[in-house]
Amino acid sequence: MKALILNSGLGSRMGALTSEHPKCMTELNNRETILSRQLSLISDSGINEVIMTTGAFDTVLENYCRNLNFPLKITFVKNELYNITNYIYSIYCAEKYLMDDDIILMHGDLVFENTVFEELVNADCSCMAVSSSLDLPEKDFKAVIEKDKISRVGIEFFNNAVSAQPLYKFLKDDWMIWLDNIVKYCESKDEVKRKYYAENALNEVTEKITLIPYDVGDRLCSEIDTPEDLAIVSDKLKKIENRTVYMCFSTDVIHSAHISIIKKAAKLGKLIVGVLSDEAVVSYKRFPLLPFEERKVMFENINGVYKVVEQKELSYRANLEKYKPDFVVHGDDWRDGFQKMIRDEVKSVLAVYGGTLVEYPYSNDLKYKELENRARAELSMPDLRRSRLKKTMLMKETISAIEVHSGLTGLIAENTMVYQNGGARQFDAMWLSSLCDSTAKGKPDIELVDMSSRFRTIDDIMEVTTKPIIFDGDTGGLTEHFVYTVKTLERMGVSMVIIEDKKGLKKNSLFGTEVQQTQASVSEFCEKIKAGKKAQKTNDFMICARIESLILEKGMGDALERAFAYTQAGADAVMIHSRKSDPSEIFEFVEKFRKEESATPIVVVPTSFNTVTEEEFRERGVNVVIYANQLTRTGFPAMQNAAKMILEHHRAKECDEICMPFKDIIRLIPEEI
Ligand code: SPV
Ligand code: MG
Repeated sequence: MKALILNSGLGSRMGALTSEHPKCMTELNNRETILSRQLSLISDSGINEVIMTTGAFDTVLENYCRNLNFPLKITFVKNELYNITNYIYSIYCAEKYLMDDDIILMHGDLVFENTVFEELVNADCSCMAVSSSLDLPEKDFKAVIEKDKISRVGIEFFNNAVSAQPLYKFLKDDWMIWLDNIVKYCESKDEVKRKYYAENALNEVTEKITLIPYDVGDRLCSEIDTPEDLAIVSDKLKKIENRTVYMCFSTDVIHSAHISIIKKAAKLGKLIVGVLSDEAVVSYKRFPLLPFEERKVMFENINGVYKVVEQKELSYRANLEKYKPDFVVHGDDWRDGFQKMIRDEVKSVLAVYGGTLVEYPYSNDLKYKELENRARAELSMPDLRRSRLKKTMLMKETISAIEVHSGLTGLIAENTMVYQNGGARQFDAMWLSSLCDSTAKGKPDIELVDMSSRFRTIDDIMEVTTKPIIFDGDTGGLTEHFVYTVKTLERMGVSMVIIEDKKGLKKNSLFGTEVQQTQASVSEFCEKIKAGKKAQKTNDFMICARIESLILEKGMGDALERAFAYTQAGADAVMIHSRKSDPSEIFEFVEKFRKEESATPIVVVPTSFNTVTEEEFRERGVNVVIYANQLTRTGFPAMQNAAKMILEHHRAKECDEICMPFKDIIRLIPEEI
């Protein structure tokens, strides 16, 4: 594709402004002239050849262009008869350079926005810039539109016409038809025809050409004929340059599709990038491989990015209200799915102050999916997975974990997500419950399922998930055994083991004092903690001491005394348990512990005191909330019910309505994590 710029005219209506150079060299601001702006956009668009017709001041113009140093091959063609002919004759003079390619044709006094030019260049048909939002000009060009095609261009048409600007894209074949007729006009014996508009020659051949009106709307695309025009256009350009564009990114891997959309967005104005906070990324996606600060620096160093700010939530509202960008740019992938509500909110906020949403086609290229898969695979590796619980606890005041006891429940913990109030929620971690692991094997929760079997369950879960694991270590067994358990768990990539301060035959805490259970002495349990901490190899692994004093009705004093002693012994966290539905004793413990100890995380398992929300726990200073058995307790009755229905009806048909469709169960298992 070549650009043809017509610069042979005298520009006499500009007065003193064109007394020493052609009109195209008129300054628009202190950085650019009409011509330097055109050449810069031409070069940005990927065109590298320009044919420029000249007339008066041709040497001044040629020298000027050379000094601009654009990576463009510019061929200058002087119309020696510039003062007695029109640009039809200039095109004729340049004919031999215009034979073999698509052509972008523009008058040398035309100023347009970059998006106007880029869209025109990328059009797949011959077209002319028109504006349906401008009034019909008295003296300037208008295009007559018939059956969605331009049939006439000239200053004299008013019916079925729209305002038109001398900016065209012509496909080669269409261009040759017009060019042939231009040649005929200029070689005609009737020399007056050299003074006509080139469009007179066009109007005779529009039947043979499909020339589409390309509507630029109210975007800038104007000729400068007078100093007044110059003032108006310069003013518009100033406003255009001050436009801002907003995009939000959660990614920690920049690939070519990101660069491409950033480039497009930057053409609309100063690009402000909102980098999603770690907490917001974790809420709806996976754990970021790079923390917020790193991602921020990464975007700050990308060409075209004007400024980087934090976007704290998935919702754009706060940042849009703060920065009031003229445009928000996004891929068109958010028109459905959970992002639709975020998009709807963006549109409504933009509508309040008149901003525009610009959407570009989303790239579904498999290579980008592959990158995401690699990031996920990395997160499932032991070192990265183990360290992630601590990192998440630093990032969020309170995290949540759900019970898992198999690969399938692991998948539920990994993938279940809800969208609420413009945000998303998912579990931060998995709790490998001894109760549920035993129950799944049809065994009582009395440390009967041995460690090898429990490790096997961990392995099943780890194979299909990436989230961190909190392991229910029961009593930890003999100290001599516990140190080995710690090493194995740590090596596997488990993040935390919780051991309870009981000894002898352990029974489930929810039995309370209904069964015989013995609490370990403070010193005995402290020794176990110390030995475990000594055995671990990394700083990431955590040992949490679980206090059974309230379960065994030993009183608040005992619970607190133990909590402080265990912390002193090196426990990374304490878990306080209760089987009362009234949360008062839990709250009292948390309050009293927090008065003395602000740093050590507190873990709770609200199976009985289940009315308390995570928000309330957070306010009181609880750091980890574990939903310890709900998947087992819901799955078991559903399975029992199905079995009964089949027995009752002597067939499976009736039970179908409580079953997940067969197709869905097949899809439940992803090919890759
Ligand atoms: C478990 O889930 O196995 C627990 C929590 O240890 S509880 O059942 O409440 O004791
Ligand atoms: Mg347990």
